[in-house]
Amino acid sequence: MVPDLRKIFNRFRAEGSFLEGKAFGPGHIHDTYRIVTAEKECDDYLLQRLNSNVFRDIPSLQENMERVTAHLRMKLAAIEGSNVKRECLTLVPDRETGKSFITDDEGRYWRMFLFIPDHRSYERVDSRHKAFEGGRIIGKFQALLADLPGKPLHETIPDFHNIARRLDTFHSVIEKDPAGRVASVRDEIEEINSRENEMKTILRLGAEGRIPLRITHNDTKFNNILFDCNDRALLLIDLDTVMPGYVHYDFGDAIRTATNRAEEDAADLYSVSMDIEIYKAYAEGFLSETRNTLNATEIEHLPFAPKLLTYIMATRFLTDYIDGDHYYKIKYPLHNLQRARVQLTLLRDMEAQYSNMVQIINNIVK
Ligand code: ADP
Ligand code: GN1
Ligand code: MG
Repeated sequence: MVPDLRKIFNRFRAEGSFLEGKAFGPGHIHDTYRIVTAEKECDDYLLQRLNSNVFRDIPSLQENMERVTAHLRMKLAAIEGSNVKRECLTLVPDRETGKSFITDDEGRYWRMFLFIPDHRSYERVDSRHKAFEGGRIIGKFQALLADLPGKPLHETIPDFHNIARRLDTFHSVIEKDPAGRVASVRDEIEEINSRENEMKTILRLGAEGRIPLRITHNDTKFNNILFDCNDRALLLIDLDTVMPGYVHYDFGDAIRTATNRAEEDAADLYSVSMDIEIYKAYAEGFLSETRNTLNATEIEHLPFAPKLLTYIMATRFLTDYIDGDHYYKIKYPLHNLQRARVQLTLLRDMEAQYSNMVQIINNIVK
C-alpha cells in the first residue's frame, strides 16, 4: 500500500508544512523519502519507513541512534569551525511523545531526519581526493565515538560481520535449497568454500584478545558518506549498524566499495577491478585520524580487511540468491547472483594485488 506521507510527516515535530514527498536514494534496506516543505526558509526532511525484517528490535536500534548522534553533536560542537547541522544526523522527534520514531496504523516503524541539502554521494570513486576524504571522515567517526559513555551499544543485527555465523547460514541454505538454485551456482559456492579458513582470521585474533572490540559503523559503503559541493566529506550516515566491532570491518567495507572500478551490481564482470591508487589515498585518510589508537596487530591486518569484507558480501549475496531473495531489494531475478559474482571477481583482483596492499600500509605507518 502506498503510504500517506503527509499524514506520517505531520506526526513529527517538524517546522514547515508538507509540499511533496518522493522516493529518495539508493539504499537496499529501508524505504526512504525526501519531504519537501512549502516554506523556502524551512528545512526539508528525510523520512524513512524502517525495515523491521532486517532490524528486529527498532526501539533498541533507535536508542543507539539517539546516543550516537547526541555524542557526536557534543564532540563536534567543541571543534572550532564545525557545522553540527551538516556534520551530524539530526533526528526529528514525535510531536506527542518526543520519541525518535513512530508506528503507523499498520504497526510499521518510521523515523525522520533533517535533510542535509546540497550534498553529493558517490557509488564509485574517481579521484584520490574523494578517497582520502572518505577515509578521513570514517576515521574521524571512530575517533569521536571512542569515548561514548555508558553501557555497550545494542547489537542491532547480532553477528552482523561474524563470518563463521554467515557461513553456517550459507551451508544450511545450500542444504535446504529452497528455490532450487544450488545446481546453477556450484562454481560460486566452491569459491566461497575454498577460502573459509583464511576468512576466520579476524575472529581468531579477536578471540585471542589481540585486537579489541571498538565502536564501529559496520556499513561504510562509500555511498553512506555525504560530501559537500567541494567534495569535502561532511559525515557518515546510515547509523543503524553502529555497534561493537573490529576496525577491519569499517576499513574493509569502505575499500570494497571505493576501490571497485565498477558498480556493486555491474553487468560486465570485466569492468570489475580494484584501483590501488584509491586504496592508498583512502588508507592515508583513514590512518590520518586513527594511526595513534590502533595496535600493531590491527595495523598489520588492515590489508586483509578488504578481502574479508568483499568475501562476506559475496557470501551474503549468494546466500540470499539461493534462499530466493528475501533480504536485499532486487530489481531483476538474477540481481543477487550478479552482486555475488561482482564481489568474487573483486576478491580475486585483491588477491592478485595483495603484496602491494601490504606494502602501502607499511609505507604509511613506518
Ligand atoms: P539504507 O539503509 O536503506 O541504505 P540510508 O540511511 O543510507 O538507508 O538512506 C538512504 C539514502 O538517503 C542515502 O543513501 C542518502 O542518499 C540519503 N540520506 C540519508 N540520510 C540523509 C540526510 N539526513 N540528508 C540527506 N540525504 C540523506
Ligand atoms: C546494505 O543499507 P545499505 O544499502 O547501505 C547492507 C550492508 C551491505 C550493503 C551492500 C543492514 O547496506 O551490510 O554491505 O547493503 N546493510 C544491511 O550493498 O544489511
Ligand atoms: Mg545506505
